[in-house]
Amino acid sequence: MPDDAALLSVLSRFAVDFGDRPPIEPFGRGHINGTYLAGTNPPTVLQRINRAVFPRPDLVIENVARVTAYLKEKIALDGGDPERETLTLIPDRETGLPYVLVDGEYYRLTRLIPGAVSPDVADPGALYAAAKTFGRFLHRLEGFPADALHEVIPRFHDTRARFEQLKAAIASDPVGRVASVAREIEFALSREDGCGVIVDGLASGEIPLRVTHNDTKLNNFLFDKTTGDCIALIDLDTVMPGSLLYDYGDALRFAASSASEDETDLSKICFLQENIAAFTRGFLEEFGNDLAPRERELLPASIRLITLECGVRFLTDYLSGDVYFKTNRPDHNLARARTQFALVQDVEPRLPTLARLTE
Ligand code: ADP
Ligand code: GN1
Ligand code: MG
Repeated sequence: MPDDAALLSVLSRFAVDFGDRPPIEPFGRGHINGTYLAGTNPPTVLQRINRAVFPRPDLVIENVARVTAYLKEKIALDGGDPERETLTLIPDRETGLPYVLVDGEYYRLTRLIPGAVSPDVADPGALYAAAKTFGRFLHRLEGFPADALHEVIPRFHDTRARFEQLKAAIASDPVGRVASVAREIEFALSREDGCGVIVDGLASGEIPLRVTHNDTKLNNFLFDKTTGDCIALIDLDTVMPGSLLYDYGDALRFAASSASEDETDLSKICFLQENIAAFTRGFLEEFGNDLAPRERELLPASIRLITLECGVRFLTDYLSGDVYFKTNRPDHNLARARTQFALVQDVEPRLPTLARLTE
């Protein structure tokens, strides 16, 4: 982690004046980037893009710059506040580029959206509001030229490819962990059949290719601290063409779970029906008329599929020696894989009931 002096020097290269020695402190609970709260006047968020995850951070930030510029126009047309309802990037004062490059590391600076919180748990009311924000996000990007976006992580939500990565990690067993997780491996591999249902739908055209967010976990939604309104969907690093089904399912994977991704007592883990119902109601109110029949049909199954995919990714990272997600203990990724698999097990018998919410 760079020291304060190094971060201050990075900060000084952005086109903004903070006055003397702006305070800098770690911020947020994301699993990927290094995030800091920097300065008070104005308050900003400094992020070092994770190069192990994003081989071309410049292209990631270029995507974010294009998408936020487009969203700002749409938000203004809707009578919203373009500074509050999406991110605002501050450029490098010399190059004018939306990032600063120091010693091979890419940093970006956004204005802090003030008075906001990004929660890890929410009640049904908050989930209803988040679903509306998600639906609006999709609407606002409907006219965005998808081919103007770089595919920053190829096949990011391609569940079949995620299973291939798991099988490669099992075969190479680089840190000798395979033997100790036979049960988890068996759980995952016994569910590989049918895991291509969304990518196959995209390929056949039955599922429309849309500009999607691809990381809709609840702490990527900002809520107004005072009113509780949902303000924005942030963390736009993975905005790419894809299926909205992964976004819908991913939001519920995280926000409709009764316990956190890190919970070690698996008996505490299940999907909360009222959270699923509230999010689904908000989403259908906002976007229901635009759904293709196959999208509507697969909404419940997408909750199971993205949760399985996420568990497979955590398990793969565990077997690979924890090289992708930030971890703070040796079995952290394994614990996360287990919570995801517990959720999969919980939701499987409930799919027919969930289907009634989306008919
Ligand atoms: P990661 O990819 O590591 O998840 P995020 O972009 O989601 O990084 O940022 C981590 C956290 O920092 C977010 O969950 C949110 O709490 C906070 N955050 C990031 N940018 C802003 C911003 N512009 N305004 C307010 N909070 C922000
Ligand atoms: C990562 O960056 P963050 O913490 O919002 C990951 C998501 C996973 C999530 C699991 C770029 O999201 O895909 O679903 O962790 N982001 C990336 O918590 O891989
Ligand atoms: Mg995040």
